[in-house]
Order: sequence, then structure tokens, then C-alpha cells
Amino acid sequence: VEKNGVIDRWVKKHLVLYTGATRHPFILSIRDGTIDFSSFKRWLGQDYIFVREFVPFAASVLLKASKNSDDNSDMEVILSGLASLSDEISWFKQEAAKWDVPLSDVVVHKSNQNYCRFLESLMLPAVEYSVVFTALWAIETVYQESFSHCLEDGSKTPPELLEACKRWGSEGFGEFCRSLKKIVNRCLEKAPDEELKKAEVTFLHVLELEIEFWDMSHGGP
Ligand code: HMH
Repeated sequence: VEKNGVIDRWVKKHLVLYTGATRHPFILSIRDGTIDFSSFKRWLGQDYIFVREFVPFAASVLLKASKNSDDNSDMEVILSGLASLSDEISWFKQEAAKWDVPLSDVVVHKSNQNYCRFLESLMLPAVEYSVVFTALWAIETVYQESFSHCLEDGSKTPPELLEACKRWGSEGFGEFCRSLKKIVNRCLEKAPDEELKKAEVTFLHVLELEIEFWDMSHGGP
């Protein structure tokens, strides 16, 4: 049995916000089959833009791992994440063609812009490894927890959306997220108080940005 780490404490402490991000009405509408496909198409176009920005962010975490990490396996975990992002970009293009979403002229929504700007701020060399790793873990885990919920027994996810849900809801991606969590817990264990505080604020910021991203997809302002 794994010893409870910092992450489990934070998730408990901020459970309302965490649940807001991982059980959003957009996700619940996929799970109960009531989703409006135009919402899904909006999400698809915007998330493609997001993922393209997420690649350099993940690469910046890789760079920090190569410089700061005291564990060689960190780099391999991030590298495998980067490799699946290559696959993910191809998937987005294929999926967009299927749904008639023209990726070349997606207008970037304000919430998406905010999120991408936040990622950019984290790419600065001065931002600590434990802080950026917390963000990486949170970003991936919100999607894992959300989409795996749409695959659980009793869900009425439309067959057209199963592939999207499996991309992030599958056991393989779950395993990846658990590897990320172990690394974050290890980093945070050793972090000075001030850095720990920064990482916690970053975690909360990711949750807020994820909620706004779902709101945007769901048809919010
Ligand atoms: C907005 N958050 C958002 N998009 C994603 N693709 C992920 C997380 C997971 O990579």
C-alpha cells in the first residue's frame, strides 16, 4: 500500500474544485449520452490548439528533468508522454476531418488563450521542477479522471465518442498518470515550504483553467 503523499492531501483539501474539474457537466453529458455533438466539435477544435501548446510545455518539463532531477527515470516517463502526444496530434487531425471541423481556422477562445498563456508562464527556466511537474500531473489527471468516468459501467457514452474517451480514459493512460503522481510526490516531499505553496497554487490554477475549458466546450461564455 502506497503511503499517502502530498497530492492525496491536496486532492482531499480541495475536493470541491477537483470534483468540479473531473465531473464537469460537459463530461457528465457525454457519460449520460445527452451531449450535443456541436459541443464536442467545439471542444475538439479548441483542444487541438491546446495540445499544440502543451507539447512545448511538456518539452520544457523534459528539459528541467534533464537538469534537475535526481531520478533518471523521470525523463523516460516524460518522453513517453511526448511520444503519445505525437500520436494524439494525428488523432485530432483525423477526428476533425471526420466531424468536419476545419482545424486551420479555429478561432482560439478566450479561456483557451488564458490556459495557453499560463502554460507559457510555466515554461520559463526560473519556474521550479516540482511546480511544473505538479501542473503536468494535474493537466493529465483531470482528463484521465474525466474520460475514464465516461467508460465506467452504466455509462451511456455515444459510440461516436468512445475513441476520444479511451484516449484519456484507458488503463494505459491511467498508469502513466500514476507514474506522474509518484514523481510529483517525491519532488514535493523534498521541496521547501515556499515552493510547496507555489505548487499548491499551481494545482488550483490548473483546476480552475480546466473548469473554464469545459465551460467553453459546453457552450458557456
Ligand atoms: C484542456 N487539458 C486539456 N486538454 C488536454 N488534452 C489535456 C488536459 C490532457 O492532455
